[in-house]
Amino acid sequence: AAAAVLATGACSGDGATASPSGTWHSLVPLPAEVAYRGAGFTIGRDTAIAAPPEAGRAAGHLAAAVRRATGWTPRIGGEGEIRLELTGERPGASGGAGSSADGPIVGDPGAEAYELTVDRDGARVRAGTPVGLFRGVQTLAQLLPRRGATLPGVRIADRPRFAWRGAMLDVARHFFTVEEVERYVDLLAAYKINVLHLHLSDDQGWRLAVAGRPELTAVGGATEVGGGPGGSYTEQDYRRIVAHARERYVEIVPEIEMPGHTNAALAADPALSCDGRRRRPYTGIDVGFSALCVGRPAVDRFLADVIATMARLTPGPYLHIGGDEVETLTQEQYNDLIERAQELVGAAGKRMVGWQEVGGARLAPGSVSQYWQTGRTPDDVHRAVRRGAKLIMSPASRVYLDMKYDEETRLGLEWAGLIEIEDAYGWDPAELVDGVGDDRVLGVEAPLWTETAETMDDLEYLAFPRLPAVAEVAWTPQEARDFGDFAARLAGHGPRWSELGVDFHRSPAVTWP
Ligand code: TNX
Repeated sequence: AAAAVLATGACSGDGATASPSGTWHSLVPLPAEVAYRGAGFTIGRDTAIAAPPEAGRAAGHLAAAVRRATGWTPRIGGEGEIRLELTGERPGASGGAGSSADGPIVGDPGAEAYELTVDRDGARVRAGTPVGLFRGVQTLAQLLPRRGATLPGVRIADRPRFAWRGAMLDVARHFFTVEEVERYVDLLAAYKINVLHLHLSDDQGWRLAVAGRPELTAVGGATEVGGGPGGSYTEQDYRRIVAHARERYVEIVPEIEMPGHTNAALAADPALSCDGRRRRPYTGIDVGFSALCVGRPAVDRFLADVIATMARLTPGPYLHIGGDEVETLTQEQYNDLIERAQELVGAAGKRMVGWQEVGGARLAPGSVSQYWQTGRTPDDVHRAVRRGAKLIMSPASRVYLDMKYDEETRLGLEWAGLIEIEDAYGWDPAELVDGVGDDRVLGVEAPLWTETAETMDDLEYLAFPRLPAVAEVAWTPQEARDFGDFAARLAGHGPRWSELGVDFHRSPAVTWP
C-alpha cells in the first residue's frame, strides 16, 4: 500500500512547535507566504469537496488524506465546503517545456502557484492550473491533524522558487521493483518534488527493456552490486511507473548512461566494445573503467535504439544521457559521442540532460547540465552556461543522499563528506557557481546512489529527513528559509513517517516527538 498524501498537521500534540513567526504548523516545504489567523474549519461527516473535472486527481488525493485523518471519506461533487477552484489565468501556459494535456509538470514555476485559505466556513484552494491545485492540496493535507478534523485558519500564497525539484534513484547498482519506485514517488509528491530521475543503467546493471535488444536486460539486467539477482523493467512496467508518477504530477526523467558506466551493456553485447570481446558482469563499486567504442557503427545503432526507446516511453521533455566519470576515452571521443546523443535526443523532440562533464562538448542552448562536483567550479560548468544551458544543482557534499549522516551510519559512502540535515538544508543554489543566479538555475536534485542501499527501508533511511530538506531548498524563497524554523516544522513529520512505516534517521538537530 502506497503512502499517498502525508498529513502532518500540528494540532494533535504530535510535535510541531511555534515558529519564529508565532504560528504553529508543520508545513514542509514552507510556503512563500503564510499567515495564520482567525478561526479554522472543522471537517464534518457531510463535508464535501467541490472540484472541476480537471482537478479530479487533486480532489481524489485530498479525499484520501481526509479519510486518513478523520476516518470518513468526503464526497467529491459540484458544491462543498472544501473548494478546489481553477481560475481563468493560466500563468506559464505559454512558457515551459512540457507536453501534458493539463500543462507542463516542469515548466514555469508560476504554473504551480496556488492560494489556500481556511476560515470558519471552509477551505479553498485556487490555482491557474490543475498542477497548481495538486500542489495546494499537498499543503492542505499537511494542515490536517494526524488524527482529527480541524484545520487552522490560514491564508497562504505560494509558488515554487525553481521549476525542477528533483530526486534521483539509482535502480542500477541495486534493482528496485515497480512497487518500490511507486512508493518513493508517493513520498516525493507529498513534498512537492516534481521530478524523479531514474538512473536505469550502470556498470552493474541494465534495467530497461529495449525492443529488439533482449540481451540488454536478459544478460545486463541479471545482476547487481554484491552479486544479487538484479532485475529490469519491461516496457509495460516502465509505463506503469510513468503513469503512477503523472497521476501525482511527478515527471519521470529516464537516464541511460553513456559512454562510460556501461559495463552491463558491454557484457550483453560484445559489438559495443572496441576489442569485440564480451565483458564479464561487474558487481563491485568502482567507477570510470568502462566505455562504449565511440565511432563504431554498432555503437551508433545502439545509441539510436536506446534514445528512441527512452523518447517513446517519456511524455515529458527531458532525457538524461549520463556522461559522467569517463576515464578511458580522449576528450574528442567523449565529445563526439555526447554530441551524437544530443542530436538524437533533439531529433526525438526532447532536451538532453547530462552530468556536468557534458559541458566539455558543444551543448545546445536547450540542454541541461547537472552540477555535482563540489569543492571547485569546473570549467565544464562555465562552458555549459556560456552555451546557454541551464543547470540542475546536485552538489554532492549537500544533497547526495547516499552519503552517511555521521560516522555511525550503518549505510552509505563518505567520499563527499558526512551530511547531516543542517548541511542538506543550509545552502543557496544561486550561490554555488560564480555568475550563475536564479535565472540560470533550472532547479535542484537529490541523487540517491544505491551501492550500499538494498531495500526500501535503506532508501527511506537515507532519504528521510534529508529529502524534505532539499525539497525546501528547491521550493521556498531563500529569504524565508531558516534552519531552526525548518527543524521545528519537520518534527511533526516523524510520527507520520512512523505510521506509514517510513524508516528515517532521527537527526539530532530535530526534537522528534
Ligand atoms: C559518483 S556523481 C557517481 C556515481 C556513484 C556516486 C556514489 C556521479 C555523476 N557519479 O556513479 O554512484 O558517486 O556516491
